Amino acid sequence: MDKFVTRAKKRVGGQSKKDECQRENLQKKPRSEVLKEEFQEDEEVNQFPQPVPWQKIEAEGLDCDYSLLFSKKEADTFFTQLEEEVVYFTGDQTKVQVYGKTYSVPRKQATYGDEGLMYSFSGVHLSARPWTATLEIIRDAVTKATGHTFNFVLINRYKDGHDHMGEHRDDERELDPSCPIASVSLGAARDFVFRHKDARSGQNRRQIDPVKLELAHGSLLLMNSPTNTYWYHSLPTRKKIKSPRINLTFRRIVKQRQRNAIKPS
Ligand SMILES: O=C(O)CCC(=O)C(=O)O
Repeated sequence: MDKFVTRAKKRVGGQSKKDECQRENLQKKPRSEVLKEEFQEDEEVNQFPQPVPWQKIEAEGLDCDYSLLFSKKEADTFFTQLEEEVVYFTGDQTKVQVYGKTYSVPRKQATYGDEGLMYSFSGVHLSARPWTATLEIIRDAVTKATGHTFNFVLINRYKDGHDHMGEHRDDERELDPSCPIASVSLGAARDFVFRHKDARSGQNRRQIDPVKLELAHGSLLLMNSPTNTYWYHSLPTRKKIKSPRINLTFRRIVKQRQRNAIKPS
């Protein structure tokens, strides 16, 4: 299993008058407001490094960048905040159609983004709720680190290692191919596996090793073009993992390419 280096960010220690004020503010202001202010102050003090120290991950047709974007403290705060804020789909929107059969999605899902955006896959059409304050902070940090802007995020919540995501490619036509998919992980570290399409099955199957990563708490994985053309990815079950994980995949959807004939129920 590949392991990656972690980024040590300088933190300000000790209690101060400012901390006391912030605690008082917590009682008066919505938590999301306080979080935004704290994150901005933290960034000013710590001079969020530009560029973030990326680890390049490459194979035939695979081009990814990996980094620890958030400190443990930031990642813990985001995780707690998202647990309070995110509204996950229920009912029919928790089901997908694969080769005419209906399956329950083995995790929880939610979508947020700019007004009017919708993401469709495996017979399910998910329309975006308006950005929450926490999602905006995370999105903007990803933009600052990568130089790319995003108008949509798919959120997957895995309650434990039984929840998983099967092999697939994010190659939907409404995704802007010039924009990487930026995957932020919070909570339990999980294995993430890439498999080349020619190594899956069939007569002309090729021997190409899978690429395996561990996605850490606070990490950012960028899947650059043409990765999703040639490589499938999955988040396999890991039954020993007892704690939850939230994954956010920031994307850029081209509005004109949405299948707007189909409206979500
Ligand atoms: O949870 C993960 O890291 C996988 C997410 C993913 O594959 C997707 O959103 O397409």
